[in-house]
Amino acid sequence: MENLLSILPVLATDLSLTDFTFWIGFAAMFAATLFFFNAMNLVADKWKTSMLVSALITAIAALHYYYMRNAAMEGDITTAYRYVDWILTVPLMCVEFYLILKPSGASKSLLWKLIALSVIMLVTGYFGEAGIMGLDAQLWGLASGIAYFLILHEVAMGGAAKLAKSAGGNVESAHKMLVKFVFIGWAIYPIGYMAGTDGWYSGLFSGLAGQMDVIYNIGDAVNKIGFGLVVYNLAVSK
Ligand SMILES: *C/C=C(C)/C=C/C=C(C)/C=C/C1=C(C)CCCC1(C)C
Repeated sequence: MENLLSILPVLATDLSLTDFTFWIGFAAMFAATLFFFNAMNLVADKWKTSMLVSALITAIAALHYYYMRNAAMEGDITTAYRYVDWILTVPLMCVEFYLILKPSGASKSLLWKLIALSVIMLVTGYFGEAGIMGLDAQLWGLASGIAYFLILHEVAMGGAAKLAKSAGGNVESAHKMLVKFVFIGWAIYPIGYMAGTDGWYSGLFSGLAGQMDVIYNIGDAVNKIGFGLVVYNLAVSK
């Protein structure tokens, strides 16, 4: 059995859980990109842009996972790559909301509101992780959390929710599904943050100490691929 296992390079080397999830994350993002890109040929014209955006989200992530995995294996920190990835991909996820609601009248200002809130959420989160301006990670985290809450409020109860309701049918159910990802899937990230930074919550998450990257990697796989699949499902539905 041991000999059998040792032919698997992953098990033969002392690859850590963190490195392993970076490697799997890269493979998953890469495969999802091919899938979404190919799906562009299978869906009606009005959904092609949405499928392209899904493919771009996972493609940008695959690229950053490639670099993050190398950095992690050399013992370097991945924070900068991580946030560059997010600052590109999270606004694209806002574009997904906008694109499916556009036929029912979504305005550019809705899109810009969501993008502005995500940039605030991510820049404050980055400041907290990088320890910028001497403010506590918990204060930056709080600011980031407020922006997250406002995004959730907008898509679940604000203008976006009203448009989805008026659209009805498959668009409304796809929108509801995306909202669930923002509510549950995106909530994985603050857990990673609290596991990796110091604050009032440190005792609470001590069991997860050192697992920040693993938690973020799980969050990315769930959300980036999940968002794309929701859109795909909508695009192929009748
Ligand atoms: C593909 C990447 C995605 C969907 C990333 C989402 C990231 C977040 C929702 C991050 C949120 C954070 C908080 C709400 C508070 C602590 C700091 C952050 C940035 C981890």
